[in-house]
Amino acid sequence: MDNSLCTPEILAAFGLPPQSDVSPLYGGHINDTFVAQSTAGSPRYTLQRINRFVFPSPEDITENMTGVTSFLREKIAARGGDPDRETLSVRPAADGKFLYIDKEGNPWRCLGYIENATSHETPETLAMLEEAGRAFGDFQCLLSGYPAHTLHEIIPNFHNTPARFAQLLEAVKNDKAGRAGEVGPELEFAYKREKACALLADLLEKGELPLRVTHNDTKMSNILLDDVTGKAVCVIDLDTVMPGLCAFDFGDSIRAGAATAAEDETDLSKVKFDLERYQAYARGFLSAAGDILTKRELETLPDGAILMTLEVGLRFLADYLNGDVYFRTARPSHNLDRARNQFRLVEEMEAAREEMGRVIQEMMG
Ligand code: GN1
Ligand code: MG
Repeated sequence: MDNSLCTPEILAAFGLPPQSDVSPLYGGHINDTFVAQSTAGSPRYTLQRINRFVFPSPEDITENMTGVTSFLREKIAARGGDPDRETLSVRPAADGKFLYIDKEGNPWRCLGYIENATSHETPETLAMLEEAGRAFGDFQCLLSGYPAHTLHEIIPNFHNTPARFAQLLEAVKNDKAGRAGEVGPELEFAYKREKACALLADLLEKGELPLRVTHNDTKMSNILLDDVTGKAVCVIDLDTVMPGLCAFDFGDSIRAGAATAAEDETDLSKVKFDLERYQAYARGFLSAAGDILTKRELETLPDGAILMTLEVGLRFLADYLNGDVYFRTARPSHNLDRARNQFRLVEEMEAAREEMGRVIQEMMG
């Protein structure tokens, strides 16, 4: 990614002069993000080009985002917090709209840049994980009064694991990149877990779990930690805020946060599930959200960890078969490496399922 994407056209659309200082912010697999500042000392802004292939309805994202952040702002102000720092602020473009569509048809948005706080790719300490847990738990808790059903479903069936399984079958059938012959063991791994995929979807359908406002991409890097205190400041990346299950958010955090290696590590002997990290995250999460969760929700948190890991593994594998059209890749085997890695982590988590449940039970006393 280079700065040239963030052209004077984009700067002007958000009321910034063409000579503004622009630098890229790396991190996500999907959008392109830049920080812009008109002159030294003036406020900085985050400019994001939204990936219109992944997000065909950016207007819906904007509606979800403005709805949820204005609700959060009120809650944060009411408890004496700083709404400009503790949630994202969506800034209108010069024409008053929250989205600017550039000459090539790409949607852009502008957010206030949160100073003196940093997104960390991986949790380096248990304290960081606990903070991430607290922040996502707090997000869940603050939004428990928000009417989840009014949110747009940005990516239909995003965490519908059986639907993700079906997408993998479809990718095998089409074999667009001619790679299906290479992935026999990975497919066998996935096929063995077809039934398991339905666990959370079934409970939701039976009405045994409440539909909540969920973030749906709850990794460490989607939290900003204060540069001085190390405390969680703000939950970011609200693109996939949708109605969902608490176990999705908890589980997706554990997927990345309790793993001992990055999701694309190719030395699978390094990919372990770390119970101590799980405990640290759970402690933070439950300290903020424990009281609002039902008994049934608490019981499903470990299943969320297993299913979110399995699910993204299915997605990486399907994308490999489709010719790497969804996730950004840096090498031809990248998606396959990611799928293998996530499947290894699933095995590790399956072996630790009981312990994971016990940790939650003990914490909830
Ligand atoms: C994508 O773009 P990023 O890194 O925030 C993906 C998540 C996956 C994640 C895997 C909209 O998130 O669902 O868990 O990659 N987001 C979307 O690293 O598909
Ligand atoms: Mg994301």
